[in-house]
Order: sequence, then structure tokens, then C-alpha cells
Amino acid sequence: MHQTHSAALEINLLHANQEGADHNRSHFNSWGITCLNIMSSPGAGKTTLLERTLSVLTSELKIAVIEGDMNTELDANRLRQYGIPVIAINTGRSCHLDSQMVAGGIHQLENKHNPTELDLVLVENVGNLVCPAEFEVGEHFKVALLSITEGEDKPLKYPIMFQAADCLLITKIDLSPYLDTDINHIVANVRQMNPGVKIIPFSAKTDEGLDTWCDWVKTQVKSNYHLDIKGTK
Ligand SMILES: Nc1nc2c(ncn2[C@@H]2O[C@H](COP(=O)(O)OP(=O)(O)OP(=O)(O)O)[C@@H](O)[C@H]2O)c(=O)[nH]1
Ligand SMILES: [Mg+2]
Ligand SMILES: [Zn+2]
Ligand SMILES: [Zn+2]
Repeated sequence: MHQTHSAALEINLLHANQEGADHNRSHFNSWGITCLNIMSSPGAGKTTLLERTLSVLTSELKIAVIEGDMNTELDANRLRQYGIPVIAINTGRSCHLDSQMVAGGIHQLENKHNPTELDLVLVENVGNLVCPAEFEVGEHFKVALLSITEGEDKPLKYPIMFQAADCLLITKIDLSPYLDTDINHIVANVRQMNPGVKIIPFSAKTDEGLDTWCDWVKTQVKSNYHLDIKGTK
């Protein structure tokens, strides 16, 4: 009885969230923006990935960030140094961004900046491998990060995130010499959950994988609106 009630509540919650996500995506589509939802457990390297990404891609794409954080603007302030619009959203007690929170961010972008000039919105979700995978925010593509310090078994233990991802970065691979973790084992476990996902080993220390990642991002932006990148807007 209790289970049925909570299952119904969850379905209603996800249904309402989906309507909000569709609303957000229709904004992005009308402005010609591609949106990526960046997700991982706390500290896997989302903000560091965004820093490296902005250092390369701001010369080619007009980018804004929506930065989800439970309680601070620490990550938002790190990214503001790149001179791009960064909208900070504090989620308070919520362990994930939902589509309504992101709608607030999108409407701020609309009011303070000219969204039709943007090509790409990067959403950094709250650090959590569980519910961010289920709460769409209006993204076109989902990106998951798994750092090699987290262990090979995580794709099997947290399947929804790994099944939902369009691209998976295995981060902090510069630490590999100091760990027993087997990257091939991580890849095999990810493939078991999601055979078609793009997998990119990445290090923000050595920039290994950075070009492959930036190429993947540009390909998604291009294919989403059939654009020639640079000077198309
Ligand atoms: N060695 C190594 N450390 C890294 C790498 N990427 C990130 N880190 C470190 O990992 C820590 C967490 O990185 P963040 O980018 O803040 O991680 P995050 O996923 O944004 O964290 P939350 O937003 O709190 O969930 C920092 O101390 C980074 O310097 C990497 O490629 N190699
Ligand atoms: Mg962060
Ligand atoms: Zn949550
Ligand atoms: Zn709206």
C-alpha cells in the first residue's frame, strides 16, 4: 500500500518535471541553442571539465553555463572568470536540478543576455549519480563523468545514469599509476549498461582526451541545428 502510494507520487513528480523539460527544450530550440546536462558524483571533475572546455571552445562557440549547486556560488565564480554568462542556481535541500529550477535560469538568460546569440548551454548538475539521470532539464544530450578513483563497479551499481548518458568521460586518468583501477574493466561495465555510448578517457591535468571531447561537443552542436560553426549566428 505504502509502496504503491509513493510510486504514484514519483510518477506524478517525474511527469510534471517532463512537462517543464519540454518547455525548456522549446526555448532552446527557438533560440538555436544546444544544451548539455553534465552529471556525476560529487567531485568527479565537472567544473574542472567545464574550465578546460571553456578555455578551448569560447573562441569557436558562444557558450553560457547554468550552474547547479546546493549551497554556494563557488563553481559559478570559477567559471565567471571565462567572461561568459553564468547563471547560478542554488537547489537548497534538493540533491538534483529539476526542470523548474533550470527554467528560472533560462528566463534569467533571456532577460539579461541575448539568447539567440548563444550556441551552447552547459548545465552543471548537482553532484549525484542517482536522480539527475531521471530528472530531465530540457537538455539535448546527457554527459556523465566517472572518475577512476570511484571504482570499476559504479556503472553496474548506478545503472540509470550510465544507461541514460550520450557521452561518458572517465576522468582523472592521470591518477591511474597510483591506483589499482583497471580502465578496461570500467569501459566493459559501461558498455554492458550502454553499448552505444561515446566513452572518452580524460585528464584535466594532462588534457588527454580534451580534443576528442571538444570535437564531440562541436559535432552535437552542429548536428542539432545543421550549423557551420563560427560566424553562423
Ligand atoms: N588529478 C586530477 N584531479 C582532478 C581532475 N579533474 C578534477 N580534479 C580535482 O578533483 C577535485 C574536484 O573537482 P571539481 O571539478 O570541483 O569536481 P565537481 O564534479 O565539479 O565537484 P562538485 O561540483 O562538488 O560535485 C578538484 O580538487 C580538482 O582539482 C583530473 O583530471 N585529475
Ligand atoms: Mg562542480
Ligand atoms: Zn535528487
Ligand atoms: Zn519559458
